[in-house]
Amino acid sequence: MISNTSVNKFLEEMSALLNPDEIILIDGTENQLQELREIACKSGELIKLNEEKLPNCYLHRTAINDVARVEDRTFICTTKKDAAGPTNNWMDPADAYKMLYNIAKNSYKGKTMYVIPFSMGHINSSLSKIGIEITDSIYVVLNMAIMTRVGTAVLDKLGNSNNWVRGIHASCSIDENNRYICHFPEDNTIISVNSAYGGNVLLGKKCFALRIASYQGNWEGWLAEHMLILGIENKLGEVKYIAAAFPSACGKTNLAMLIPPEEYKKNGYKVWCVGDDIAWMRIGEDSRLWAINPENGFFGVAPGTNKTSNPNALATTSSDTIFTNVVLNLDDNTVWWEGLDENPPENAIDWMGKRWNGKVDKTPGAHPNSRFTSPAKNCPCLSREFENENGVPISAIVFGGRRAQTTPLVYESRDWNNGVFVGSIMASETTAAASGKIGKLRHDPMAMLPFCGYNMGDYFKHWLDMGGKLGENAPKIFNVNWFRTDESGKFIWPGFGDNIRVLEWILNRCENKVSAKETPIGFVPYSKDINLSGLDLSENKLNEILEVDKSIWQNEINDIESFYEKFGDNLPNELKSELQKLKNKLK
Ligand code: SAT
Ligand code: MN
Repeated sequence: MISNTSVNKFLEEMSALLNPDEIILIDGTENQLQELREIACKSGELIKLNEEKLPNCYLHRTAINDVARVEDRTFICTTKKDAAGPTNNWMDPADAYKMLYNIAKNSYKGKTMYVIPFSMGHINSSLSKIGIEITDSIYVVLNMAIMTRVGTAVLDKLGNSNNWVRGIHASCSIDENNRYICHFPEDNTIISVNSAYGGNVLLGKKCFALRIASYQGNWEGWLAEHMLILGIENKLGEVKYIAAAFPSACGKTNLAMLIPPEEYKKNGYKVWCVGDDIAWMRIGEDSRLWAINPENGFFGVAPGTNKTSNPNALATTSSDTIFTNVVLNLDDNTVWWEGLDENPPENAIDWMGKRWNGKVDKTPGAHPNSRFTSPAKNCPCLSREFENENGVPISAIVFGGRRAQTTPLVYESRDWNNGVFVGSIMASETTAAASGKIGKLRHDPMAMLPFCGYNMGDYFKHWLDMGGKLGENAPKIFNVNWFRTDESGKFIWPGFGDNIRVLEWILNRCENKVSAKETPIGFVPYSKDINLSGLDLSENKLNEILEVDKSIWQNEINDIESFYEKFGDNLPNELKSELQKLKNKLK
């Protein structure tokens, strides 16, 4: 059935190890996927939702102990420990294989082994990469079929090549004490055991498209980044593209699907979504930076998504969607989550599978990291360049985090190296996307801390090298912070659709249309250059969030220094000198 020698060998080895009753190749046909949905509904793995209100939509609940990525159980397994660097957990590859094969051995007994050939990126694009994931979970198959391009067409493209990523997922007993997400970048392999949740098991996503791909990008001269890609169209119909990195659950999906406020719509502005989570970026023949979104769907955070915050996402999820860990409304067999509307169902089941009354019960009905998996083609503002094999040219790169203080609404770096420095000192308050404490400040360079598949010091060097190659065609690099708060802890900047006001300033800077104020950290807007019309925000308030407080930044320096110390000799001199420059400017 499969003619590729290396694939066949892999499948033989895996079926000997895992011992499934049956092997099914995912061919990508709707018929086969429908059969699987039906099997999953019979077994209770999926719940079919109201066909009239939510056509072709399903609900799934993961185990209560398995609701987010597990960074402390995620490993980079390279021959040399130094290759994984100080920010990754490391295991010796031989030890890791031995341990994982022991855990997974015979775990498919009584089950089916699903074989999913998938392409990250358009099947015909020269920028795409192929993987094969084996799994014992129909939920994983159906999610992968939304998030990536799957099926026999991928095997046709692969031919007899050995250039593909091996993904092994075994649910085992969802034992959190034996849960491991391991990456073997030296032999293109990912092994995930004892989880069945999103980023731990949809191996095309963070595991391949970021951890393995970033390692490949370092060798091959390109960048795999935790970035959304959006296009802004002006009234002349010109579209400029921005790639933006934010940590998980900081609003990437909302920004990528932004609907401009009335003021902007009237003036002909439109925003087009190319991707909401991952960008693969290469230097094109014209020496500019070009980006593709390697995914084919959205795995977005449900809570907080509503018809004001993100109407496009809501529309995207209105059909063909798998919801994970949200509330089931028993009255009409639809779903609900915190922040959807002011009308929680009374007759409902919460994310843990317990009876729940939204009018009375104090506990949240949906898990804060509950998700929707929806096909990109459902998105009303999907860019017409989404399927373009060459991707889109990037005018600006934006970094951003969740900071109550310190970082201004927006600032521009002085040049590429300074921009890499700005990305490298990113810090953000932690969210529910990963297990662990919420709201704790941590350094998260380029929002890649949990996703960089090699030594982050070398990653910084790679970014610096890319700038050298791009030369004067390098996009400008900016930093934004939508999350500054006032004395009462309320956000000052309205965010969501109004973020286009900041993006407009960014593009104006790229085209040298406005001047800016130099500060120790970079260029900050003059308040007159941020369009506030139609917005209930005073210029004073705006100035407050544009402010760079020297004393706060002096403290920040201490933090950066201790973070940088981790990298020892691997920290590029260029970044040391950027830090020194910042210190001098703050004096
Ligand atoms: O769970 S995922 O890793 O897929 C989503 C996220 O954390 O960004
Ligand atoms: Mn993400």
